[in-house]
Amino acid sequence: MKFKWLYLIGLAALLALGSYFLSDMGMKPKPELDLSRSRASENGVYVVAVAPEAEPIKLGELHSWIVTVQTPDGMAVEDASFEVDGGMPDHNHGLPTSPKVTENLGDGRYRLEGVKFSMTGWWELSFDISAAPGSDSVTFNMVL
Ligand SMILES: [Cu+2]
Repeated sequence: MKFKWLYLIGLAALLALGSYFLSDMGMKPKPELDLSRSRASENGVYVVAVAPEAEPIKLGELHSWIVTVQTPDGMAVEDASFEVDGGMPDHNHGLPTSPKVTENLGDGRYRLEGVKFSMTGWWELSFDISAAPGSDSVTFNMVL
């Protein structure tokens, strides 16, 4: 009889631990995550907005985003160059593809191609941006 109780207590502890780890692995969005699609870059050099080509974003499909870069006073930033990176912080892996800015659309707008999110959870998409006003970076959070 005693063993049965020990077994049940052990099982309950295991379940509690399991659900703790699952929630910690990006299965649920973190409530404090800033999911805004328009943000100031880290040092305030730029205001950057991202918009997917199509909503909702489909898991496992290549798609494009439009990235808009402005100065804090709302002037379009022309001829910017981008380094794109990202991944899933909770899973310690990067993006499954290497997205690139392929087109300068004018008015501070750029097309980012080759984005793919391969699983549900918390993703980061970061840009190192260089243009006349300087170099700065910005990171967006997405939860799929
Ligand atoms: Cu992952």
